[in-house]
Amino acid sequence: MDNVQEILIEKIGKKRVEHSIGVMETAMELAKLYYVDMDKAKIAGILHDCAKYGDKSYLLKRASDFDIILDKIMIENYQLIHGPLGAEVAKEDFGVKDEEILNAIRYHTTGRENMTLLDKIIYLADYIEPSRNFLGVEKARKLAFENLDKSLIYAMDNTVIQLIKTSKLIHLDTIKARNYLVLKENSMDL
Ligand code: DGI
Ligand code: FE
Ligand code: FE
Repeated sequence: MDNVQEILIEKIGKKRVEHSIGVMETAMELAKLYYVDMDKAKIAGILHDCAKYGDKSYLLKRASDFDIILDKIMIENYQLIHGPLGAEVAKEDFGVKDEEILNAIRYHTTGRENMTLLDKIIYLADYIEPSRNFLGVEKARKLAFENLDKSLIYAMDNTVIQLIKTSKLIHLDTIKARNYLVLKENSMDL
C-alpha cells in the first residue's frame, strides 16, 4: 500500500487524491474518537473514490465487467456507480480483501440501512473533510465529533434536499439509510 497515492493520482487525478487524503485523515480522527479500527478507516478513506472517473459509457462497461448489478437509478444517475465499482477496483487493483472496508467504499455515496460504524465514518468524512466548503458544513463538522448519528442525519437531510432542489432521483439506499437512523433517533427520545 506504500505507493497507493501515486497509483491513485494516475487513475483519478491530483485534485481528487487531495480530497481523498482529507477523507482519510478525517476518517482516522473519527475512528479514534468512536473506537473504530484506524487502519481500516485509513484504507477506506484513501480509496473511497478510486473509481470516480470516466464518462457514463465507461462506468457502465466497467460495472458490467465486474458483474455489478445496477438498478435503474444508478444507471440514470451514473455518478452513483463509483461506489459499488470502487469496492471492486479496491479489491482488484489495490488488493483489499476486508469486507468491512469494501462495504464502506461500496456505500459511501448513498449510505445503506443499518450502516456499520466504519460506513458512517467514511460517509461523514467524505462530507466534512477540510476542503469541503458549502453552507452547513461547519455544523456537520461540529456534530460529527459530538454525535455520529445526529451528524449523519444532518448530512443526509441536506443531501436529499439538494437532490430534490435539482430534481434528481433519490436512491433507495439513501432513503433506507436515513429512515433507519431517524427511527433509531426517535426511539431514543421516548
Ligand atoms: O464522490 P464525492 O463527490 O467525493 O462524494 P459522494 O460520493 O458522496 O457523491 C456526492 C454526490 O452524490 C452528491 O452530488 C449527491 C449524490 N448523491 C448522494 N445520494 C444520492 C445522490 N445522487 C442521486 N441521484 N441519488 C442519491 O440518492
Ligand atoms: Fe464518492
Ligand atoms: Fe469523495
